[in-house]
Amino acid sequence: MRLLVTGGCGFIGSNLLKYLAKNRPDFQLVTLDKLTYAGNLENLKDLEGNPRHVFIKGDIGNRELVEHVLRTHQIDSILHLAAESHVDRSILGPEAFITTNVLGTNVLLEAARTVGISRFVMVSTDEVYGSLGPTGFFTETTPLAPSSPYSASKTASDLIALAYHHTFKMDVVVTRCSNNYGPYQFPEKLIPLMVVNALHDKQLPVYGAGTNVRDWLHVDDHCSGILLALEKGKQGEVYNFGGGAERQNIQLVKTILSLLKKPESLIKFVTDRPGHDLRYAIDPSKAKRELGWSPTYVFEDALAKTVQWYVENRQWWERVTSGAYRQYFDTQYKARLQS
Ligand code: NAD
Ligand code: TDX
Repeated sequence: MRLLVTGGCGFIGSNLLKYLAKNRPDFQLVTLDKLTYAGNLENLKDLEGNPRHVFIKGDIGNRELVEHVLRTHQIDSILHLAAESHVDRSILGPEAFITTNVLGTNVLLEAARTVGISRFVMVSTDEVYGSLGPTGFFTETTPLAPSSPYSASKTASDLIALAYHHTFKMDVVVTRCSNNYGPYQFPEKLIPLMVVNALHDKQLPVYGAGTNVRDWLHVDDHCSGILLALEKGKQGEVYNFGGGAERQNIQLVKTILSLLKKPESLIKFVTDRPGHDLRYAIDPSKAKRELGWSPTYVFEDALAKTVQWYVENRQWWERVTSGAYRQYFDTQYKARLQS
């Protein structure tokens, strides 16, 4: 199998490449990544010198480049993860989200159709379903109702991918996953941001009352789901993956502080995220039934290990948060704490 992984230098992509190298040593892996602020080659240092992996720096929106990569590497299938992925950034400026997530995905699909590939796995998100109230779960037939520019752009790309199946008979499988956690997550998302701030004894900005709920899934459990979708998924189908680990944000932040032996007085409740989705919770029974997938990590244990990873890999997060990112972060962080 000759596989193209887009966004392979990001959080999930880099964990996925390592997961594939370990579990499918016969695969030839090609990474295409633009190396935005969220993509770091350092995330793939474990694959350095691996003859079965090639890295190509480039934009999924560059049609000529994408076709060239598909042809020269004789790609069989694509795992499409490249995206702008942070909801708060999409509220500050939606344009990059439309450019990469919507237009970029369409360029990739069009190139794949022209060249001809076996399967296109579109890595989408549970955010396409919008927000739940205090009860119920998202299933694959829950109506799509995205709230933020990020989730609207992911919904568009998810539906365009499915349209390529319905219209052009392209072999497309869509996965929709809940919030991931694990090593190498950029410290702008909730868990790594809170760990990094606590380690600096800086305040932890919790939006609103902190009562919003997310369903946490370890990144390796997401990776096993993506691989099963590639190998066993039915074309034109959607599969939901969720960790069955619903936590209120405030509960999670307090657990992180207790793991780090830091005081709860570091918590600062700040103005809520505009349009903040209240609750996500996934019903993964279709993936369990049809793919034989189930999450294997126990949340409290895996969270403790994840927090420990950030404690031990300070150099990594200090490096990735330096430079241009630092400026964005400092401005946003200060504004948030003043709100
Ligand atoms: P990330 O932001 O950590 O990584 C995104 C990667 O895509 C980066 O390496 C970046 O350089 C690359 N990229 C961005 N624009 C590009 C472009 N135009 N061309 C090529 N590469 C580009 O994101 P992540 O958290 O690893 O998420 C990966 C995918 O999984 C995304 O599609 C996201 O929507 C989806 N997803 C994420 C989660 C989560 O909890 N993190 C949950 C469900 C779904
Ligand atoms: O500083 C913060 N304070 C806070 O209270 C941040 C960054 C977040 N939050 C809250 C907002 C959410 O309720 O924590 C929750 C999680 O926030 P994020 O880590 O930004 O994730 P979320 O908005 O839920 O989106 C994530 O899950 C779905 C990923 O970023 C998406 O890429 C994925 O599709």
